[in-house]
Amino acid sequence: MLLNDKIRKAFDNDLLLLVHHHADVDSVASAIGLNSIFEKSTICASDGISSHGQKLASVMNIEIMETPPEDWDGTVIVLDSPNPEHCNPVPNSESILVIDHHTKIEGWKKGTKIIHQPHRTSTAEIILDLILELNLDISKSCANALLCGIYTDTGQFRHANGETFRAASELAKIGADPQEVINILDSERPMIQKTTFLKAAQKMKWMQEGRWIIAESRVGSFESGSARLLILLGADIALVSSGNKKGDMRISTRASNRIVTEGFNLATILEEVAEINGGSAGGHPGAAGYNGKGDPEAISEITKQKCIKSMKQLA
Ligand SMILES: [Mn+2]
Repeated sequence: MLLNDKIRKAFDNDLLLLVHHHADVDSVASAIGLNSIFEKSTICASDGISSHGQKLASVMNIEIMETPPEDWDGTVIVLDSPNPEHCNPVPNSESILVIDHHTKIEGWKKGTKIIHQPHRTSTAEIILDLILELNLDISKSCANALLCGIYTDTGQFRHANGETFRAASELAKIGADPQEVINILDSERPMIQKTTFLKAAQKMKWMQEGRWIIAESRVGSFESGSARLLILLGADIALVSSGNKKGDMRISTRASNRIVTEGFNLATILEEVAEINGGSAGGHPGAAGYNGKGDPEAISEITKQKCIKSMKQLA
């Protein structure tokens, strides 16, 4: 059971469906899922949408508001964002509901309603359960969108668990088409993304530590995609950072399934970095991110040292 009376009531209001910064497919899909059910709802992004997120929105013919209003007279539903930093500015509202599946959820003001299911592999799965629990009908296009969220957040089912397949099968029964999902998401990458990935590979440095390989690189954008590709090249840990002139920096990290299975956890490591350097961290054992201030090179080095220490502790 996900719903109590308070949460059920929250859905009676006008809904603002807020996705996180540089919204990924899971976040956008979750918003599309709720938007297709609730007529009085608006999808809103506070700081851009990822290229695949945009692709999904355009295929589904969905409009997304680009600047959050200061106040919202209804319920703000925050999707796939474990803390306010990942989606600020959050509009002022008497009713805020956070729906998320990241390991650690924190920083929400008192009175915020929270549906937190860290064992789920995507927020889209939680949205599916919620819609089923409300006894509402899901359209075929909504089912497709939710399956897109599951497909990407599980790395094309590589990080799936039993529940993931139950949700995917449920969606297929409703009419989601796995081939359509693949067609939407495996389209050709934009040129800027391709050149960024190639530069990430070109600037990459790697080292071997016992049985493990750790790789590090720096880019101007597309950190998480770059990190994912370094894992495909053979790294067990990939750290890709970026920074801007204002002093904001970001690290996106990925780990191979093999090292995660042995107990390695990137989310814990980035939380330690946030304790040292401020800022905010969030994610999962195999994929986590950090946002903060400072020199990306220095903070990436600190992260790398922590990773090496943790790798040495694996049996
Ligand atoms: Mn997610």
